[in-house]
Amino acid sequence: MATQAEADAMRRAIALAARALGSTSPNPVVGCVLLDARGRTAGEGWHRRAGGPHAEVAALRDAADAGHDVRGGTAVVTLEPCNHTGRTGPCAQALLAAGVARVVYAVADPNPTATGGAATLAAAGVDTEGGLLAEEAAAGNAAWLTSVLRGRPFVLWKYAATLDGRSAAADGTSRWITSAASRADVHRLRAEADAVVVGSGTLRADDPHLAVRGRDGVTQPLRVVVDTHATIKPGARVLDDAAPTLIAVGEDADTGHLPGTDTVRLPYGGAGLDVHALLAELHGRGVRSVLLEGGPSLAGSFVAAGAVDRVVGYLAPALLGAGPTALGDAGITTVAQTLRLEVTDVARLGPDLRITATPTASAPEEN
Ligand code: AOF
Ligand code: ZN
Repeated sequence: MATQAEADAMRRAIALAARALGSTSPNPVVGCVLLDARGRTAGEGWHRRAGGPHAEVAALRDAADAGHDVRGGTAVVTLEPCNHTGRTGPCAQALLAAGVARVVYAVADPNPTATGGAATLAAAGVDTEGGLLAEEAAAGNAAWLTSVLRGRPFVLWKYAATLDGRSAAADGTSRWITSAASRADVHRLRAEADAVVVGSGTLRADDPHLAVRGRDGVTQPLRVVVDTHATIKPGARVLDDAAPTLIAVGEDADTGHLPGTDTVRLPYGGAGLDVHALLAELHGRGVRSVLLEGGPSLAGSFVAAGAVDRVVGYLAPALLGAGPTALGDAGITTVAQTLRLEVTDVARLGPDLRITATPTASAPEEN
């Protein structure tokens, strides 16, 4: 049984891990707190970027720098310590060398090349315990866990709409339906994502920039435009150098007007490009989390493909009565096919409501 001090340390480790959301892909976010033999915090650390020290090693260095002894102490980690020599050495061995007597972790490592750290530690006589605050830790690492388990990036679909579900007025104007507070929150979502995806309709209507503003030291997401017929104009704001950009086009699209632009040709599927082919391409580029920003047709294609893992809706207390709805045709024709969601969070942002929800059962994947 984990102690109260260990549970507190795990909460702290989960918060430390979250500091690096959006910066560690293709690796997970991981936090670690070291307790000395008397249960006092001796060091803490988190994984900042792929290729850099793992959380456990960062925490061991922190303890050493402070002159704290962790011999006979406990390591509290959000992910099972790794067992492999990859870009860095195995954390299980580093913890053994430091003389830690007990290791408490939240989530077992599903990565086949790294798993096995708990067994190694236990075999060496270290008291190990898994599962402490596993749900909270897994929620914080949802993108990476989804990508390891499903072989594709985690997809968060974000939309902004009036209470009657409209994302623009009948004349196409949409600036601004939601408040400044909601729009600032979207920049946080972008900062936490590896890629931000929009369709060509949104590009034409809004000429969005899609880079993260107002956050220092952030890793800019890859901006992705799903542009089946390569209709993007060379002067589009998304093509500036504030962040990298990828244009996904159909196999036979004419891209002659886009010299020097990173383009990828994808097979057709559903109403446009094959969503799973797009996600496979992004996964191959190290993308582990996707923020899908619209518009309605592209979001409909993702829902139809069973490729939405979380929904964040910003709802303004306003009515339009006409105009495009947030979600287009998703191949759902009767109530029995409704994609049911479970609400996991409700927040107020200025005058708006932010609702976070996840599909209750996995929707049928279209391959
Ligand atoms: C991390 N940071 O704090 C922990 C990880 O690419 P490598 O060689 O650094 O290994 C990455 C794997 O190591 C990762 O997929 C996960 O299974 C394990 N643990 N990784 O990046 C960490 N503890
Ligand atoms: Zn490690």
